[in-house]
Amino acid sequence: MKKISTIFLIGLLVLSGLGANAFSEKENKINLPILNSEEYDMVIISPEKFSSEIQPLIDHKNTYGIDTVLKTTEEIYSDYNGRDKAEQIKYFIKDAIEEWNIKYVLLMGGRKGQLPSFYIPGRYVILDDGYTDIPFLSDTYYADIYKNGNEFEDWDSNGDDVFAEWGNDTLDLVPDVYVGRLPCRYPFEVKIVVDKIIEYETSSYGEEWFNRMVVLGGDTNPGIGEPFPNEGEAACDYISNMMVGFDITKLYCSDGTLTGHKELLSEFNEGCGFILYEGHGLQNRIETYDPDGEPVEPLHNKYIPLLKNKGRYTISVFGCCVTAKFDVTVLNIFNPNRFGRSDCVLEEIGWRLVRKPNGGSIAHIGATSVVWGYAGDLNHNGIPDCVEFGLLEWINMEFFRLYIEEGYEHIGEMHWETMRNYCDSFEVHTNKLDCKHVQQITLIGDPSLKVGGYLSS
Ligand SMILES: [Ca+2]
Ligand SMILES: [Ca+2]
Ligand SMILES: [Ca+2]
Ligand SMILES: [Ca+2]
Repeated sequence: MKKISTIFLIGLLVLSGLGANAFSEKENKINLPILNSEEYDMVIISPEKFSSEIQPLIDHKNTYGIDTVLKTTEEIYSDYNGRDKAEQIKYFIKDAIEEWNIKYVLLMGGRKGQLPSFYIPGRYVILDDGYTDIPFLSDTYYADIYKNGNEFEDWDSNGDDVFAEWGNDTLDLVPDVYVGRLPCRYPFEVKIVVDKIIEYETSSYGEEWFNRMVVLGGDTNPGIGEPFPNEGEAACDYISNMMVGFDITKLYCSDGTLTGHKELLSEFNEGCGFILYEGHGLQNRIETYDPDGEPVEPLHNKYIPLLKNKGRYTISVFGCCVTAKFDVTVLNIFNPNRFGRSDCVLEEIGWRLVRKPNGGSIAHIGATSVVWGYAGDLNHNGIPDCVEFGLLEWINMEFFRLYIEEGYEHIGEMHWETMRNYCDSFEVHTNKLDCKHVQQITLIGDPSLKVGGYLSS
């Protein structure tokens, strides 16, 4: 077993109760093959009611060489078998890979407004990480289509109709297709994100603002972490050192360049290709600590309307808990299994940034549950263990490394090749925390997004 330094919980949540989640909508349909031998690069899955807002995105993608097709959930539910809607969608994705040779799957839909139901359901994982046993969403379910070669991976290896249950189900986890989700709750949000993607991909290339990167953090866990007492800053230092060619701006609590929300809003408005944050997160805000142990809140949903970075949309990577928890709703006030009081909000901050009109993010990497990381430098090599030994910060590091060192240009490839490498490097089948991180780190965005935009013809 590898030597492990202190593992710390990067949580900041008051939790209560426990949840369970199992589906058993038995259906009696036969999975029909797609009767069309054309090839596509991307399929967008959405409810019929979003289709007219999606059409401009399909036209745009086709213009730029990403051959794209729409499949509605209504069509999938009528054509495909499955024990529940998520499984029906997954069988369709398998078919789309085999018949159309697709690379990218864009799930266009989240909750229906504030209602408990979903336009595109999530798969809930049952895994008690020692801190919380509340089931969490995993879009990795839709990326991990195969096990043992070409066998369908249903995430229910013991066949008891309870999906993704740690200890009872063994999951392949290795992704087979690049998935992203834009958890739109209303048609107007579809129009906003479609307009932003088209604007980003057609206007960002070669712009000076894109070559700026903002990193921010503080003392994530006061009292531990030596020789890197400010863990968030240490992870940001390490990752930003890799970003050759980028102009790095550091907002750190330790030197007073990060004291609240004003600094990040200002950097956001100037425009930057990437924002990397390492610290604590709640559903609607992020928070870390200064050297005196006082909390610092770099961003909250309530400040997002102040963002004015139109045309200079960032990719926000938040190394913290629950900023991509796309099942929040004010109605969670009535849910005894809610994930702390911050589960009762209109929307999660990752999505709030992406759906912000005329500003905010173009894509977001965040978590759907609590995250964990390593602290300190047990092997005394001067490299923070958090970017060496796995869990949260390793995933954040690898995402950027693949862009800078391996030349991946589409965000879905950066995200899912990170997950593939994680599965190759760590104990995802025997260590529940390794498994949980592959399941919960989520891409809120178009997986075919061309990072930095297309060179215009
Ligand atoms: Ca099972
Ligand atoms: Ca797989
Ligand atoms: Ca610390
Ligand atoms: Ca080390």
